[in-house]
Amino acid sequence: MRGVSGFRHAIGEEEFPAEPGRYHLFVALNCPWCHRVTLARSVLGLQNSVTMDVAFLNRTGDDDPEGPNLWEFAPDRVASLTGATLPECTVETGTGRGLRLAKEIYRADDSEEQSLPILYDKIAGRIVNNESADIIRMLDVAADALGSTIPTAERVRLYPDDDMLRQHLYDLNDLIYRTINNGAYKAGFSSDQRIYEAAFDAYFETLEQLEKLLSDGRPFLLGVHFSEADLRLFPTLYRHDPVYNMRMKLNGARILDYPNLWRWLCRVYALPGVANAGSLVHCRQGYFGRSWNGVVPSGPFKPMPYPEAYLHPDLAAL
Ligand SMILES: N[C@@H](CCC(=O)N[C@@H](CS)C(=O)NCC(=O)O)C(=O)O
Repeated sequence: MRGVSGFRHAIGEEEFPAEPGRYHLFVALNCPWCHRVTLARSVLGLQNSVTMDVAFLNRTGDDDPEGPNLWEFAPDRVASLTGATLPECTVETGTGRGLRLAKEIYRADDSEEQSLPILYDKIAGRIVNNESADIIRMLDVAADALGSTIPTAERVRLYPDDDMLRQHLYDLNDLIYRTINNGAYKAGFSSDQRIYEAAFDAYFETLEQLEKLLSDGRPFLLGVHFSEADLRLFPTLYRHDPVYNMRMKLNGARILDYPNLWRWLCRVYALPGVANAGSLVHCRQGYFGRSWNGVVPSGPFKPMPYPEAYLHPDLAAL
C-alpha cells in the first residue's frame, strides 16, 4: 500500500516563485519515483539551477537510534557490491543544516512523512512537494523561469499542449503507473500467490500492449516527441532486465525479448541527460543489498552486461 504524498504545493504559486537557484531536490538513485525527477531535471537542462542531494541507497538498520528504514545522507557508507563508497552520494546541503536523515527535513516542516523524492525551497526553508508526478510536471512548465540551459525551441516538452495528446498521456500514465511502475512492487513484494500472479499477468499484458503501440514505427509512446509518458515508463524498464526480472519475480521475459520496446529503451537511454540521471549500481545494491542475504547477483552478462547493453538497439530479438 503506497502512502499519499502530503506536500502538494507547486512552483509558480505566490509563496514559491519560479527562480533559478532557489529549489533543491533530495533523492535516492535506486528509487524509481526519484528517478522520474532526476530524469526531468536532466533532460530539461536544470542541473545547474536546481541543486540536488543523493541519499545512500540502503536505508538505516534496526540499530539506528532514529529507527530503521530511514533515508540517510551518508556518503561515507560502503556498498557491499563495490566494496567502496559511492561517488554519487552526498551529505545533506539543501537545508544548510547538514541534516543526517530525510526524516529530519520533514520534522522541521511538522510532518511525520519520510519518503523521497522531496522538492525543497532553500530560501523559504520549506518543503514544496514530495510527489514525483507533480514535480516532473512543474519542472517542465517552469523550465524557462527556473533557468534551463537548453533554449526553449530545442528543449523537450514533457507535458504536451495538444488536448488529444494530453488525453492519451493521462490514459498511458494511469495504465503504466498501475500495472508497470507500481505493478512491479505489487508483484515483487506480495506474499500472496494469487495477488502476485495477477500483478505478474497485468505487467506483461501491458508490455505486450506497449510493444504493439510502438510497432507502427513511432519513436516515442505519444508519437514523434518524447513526453512525460516515456519519462514515467523508463525507470521501470531500465530496472527490468538487471533487477526486477529476478528481485520482483517478473521473470516472464526480458525487455530484450520485445524488439520495439528494447529499441525504445535504447532510444530514450541515448537522449541527452538520460544515462547520467540514473545508476544501475545504486539500483542493484538498493534492491538486492537489503533483501535475502544481502549478496547482490552479478548478472546478467549475456548478451551483454547492463547498462552497456542499452547502447545496442541492435541486440533486440530479430
Ligand atoms: N508517490 C510518491 C512515492 C514516493 C515513494 O514511495 N518513495 C519511496 C522510495 S522508492 C520511499 O521513500 N518510501 C519510504 C517511505 O515512504 O517511508 C512519489 O511518486 O514521489
